[in-house]
Amino acid sequence: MNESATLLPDSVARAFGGSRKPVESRPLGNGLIHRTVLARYETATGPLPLVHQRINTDVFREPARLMENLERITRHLREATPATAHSRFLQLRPTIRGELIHRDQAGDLWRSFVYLEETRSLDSVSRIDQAREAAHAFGRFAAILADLPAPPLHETIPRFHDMRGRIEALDSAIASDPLRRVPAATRELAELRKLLDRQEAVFGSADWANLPRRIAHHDCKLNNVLFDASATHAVCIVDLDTVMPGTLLSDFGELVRSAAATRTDPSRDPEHVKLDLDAYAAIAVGYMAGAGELLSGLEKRAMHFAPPLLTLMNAVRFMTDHLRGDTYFRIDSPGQNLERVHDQALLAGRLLDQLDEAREIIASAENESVR
Ligand code: GN1
Ligand code: MG
Repeated sequence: MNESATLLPDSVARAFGGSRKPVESRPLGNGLIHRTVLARYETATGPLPLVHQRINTDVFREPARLMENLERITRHLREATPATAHSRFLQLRPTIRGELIHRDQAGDLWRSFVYLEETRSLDSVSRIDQAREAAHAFGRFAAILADLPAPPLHETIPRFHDMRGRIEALDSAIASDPLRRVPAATRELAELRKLLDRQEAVFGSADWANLPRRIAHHDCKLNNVLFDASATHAVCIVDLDTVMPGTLLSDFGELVRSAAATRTDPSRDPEHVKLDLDAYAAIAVGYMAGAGELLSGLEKRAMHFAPPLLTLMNAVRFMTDHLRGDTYFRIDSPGQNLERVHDQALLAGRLLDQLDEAREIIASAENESVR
C-alpha cells in the first residue's frame, strides 16, 4: 500500500471527489483528535482542494448531531458576518450523493470541507499583533454566534469544560492506575495538586457559576485560527466541533494558554515555559474589541481567572490520559502526555503568580478596546 492509500481510503476520495483520484494528499495541521488530510483533485472546471477528516467517534459519540451543529454554525457565520476584505468561510463539502458523512469500509466516518487556499495556522506567535488579531477573530466569532437562531446547539461533548468532572476523572484514573503509571508520575502529580490547591484558593472569589451561558468555541487555540499567507490577518476560525453552550471565559482562557506562552529548550532551561504579558495584553484588547458589547461586567471581572483554570484543566486532562494509556490525545512518543502536563503546569504556575498583573492588564485593555 502506498502512503496516500493508508492516509486516505480510496472510497473516501471517491465519495467526496467523484470518480477522480486525488493528484496529491497529505496530512494537515496539528490537531490531536481527528485525522485530517488535504487532498487535491483535478476537475473539468479546475483544481478542487478538499480537506477530509476522519471523525473521532470515541470523542464525538453522536456524529449526526455534531454535523447538524456544524451545518447551522457554518451557515450562520456565512450569512451573518459583515463582509470584510479578509473574511473567508468554512464550507462543508457533502459527498457526491449529497450526504455530510461517508462511512468507509473499515466503518470509519469521514466528512469534508473545501480547503481555503493561501491560509496558514500558527502554533506560536512571532509578532504580538498576531495574538491580538487571533483574539479579535474569536471575540467577533462569539458576537456573531450570539445571534444564532434557536434551538440551542447540541452539547457535542457532555461536561467538556467542567473542572470538577475533570478532577474526578483524574482521581479515578489514579485509583485504578490500569498501567501502573502512577509511581513514575509522582513528581508531576504532586506539582499538579499544589497548583490545583492554589487555583482553588484564588478561584473562590470568581462568580463562575453565574456567568452567562453563551455559545463558546471551547477550543480557542491559536492554531484554530487560519491566517492569510503573510500571517497578518485572521481569515477564518476552524475546529468548530466543540462550539456549544458554555462560558466565553473558556475561550479567553484557551487563547491566553495557547498564544501568550513562550517556550525554550527544556533540556537547557528548567523553566522552559514563560508567560508573555505583552501578548496577554494584546489578547485581552483583541478579544474585548472583537466581542464588542457582548461581554457583561461579570464576565470582565472574572476574566483573569480563566487562563490558569483552563491551563490546569488541560494539565489534568493530559495527566488522566497518560494514566489511562494515551487513548484520547494523539502522542508521537511515549510519555508525551506527561511532558504536556509538565509544560502546562509551568504555565499555570506563571499565570497564578501573575494574577494581579493580569487583572490590571484586563482593566486597561477594556479601556483600550473601546477606543
Ligand atoms: C484537543 O485537536 P485539538 O488539538 O484541536 C482538545 C482540546 C485540547 C487540545 C490540547 C475535542 O484539540 O480540548 O485543549 O487538544 N479537543 C478536544 O492541545 O478534546
Ligand atoms: Mg485544531
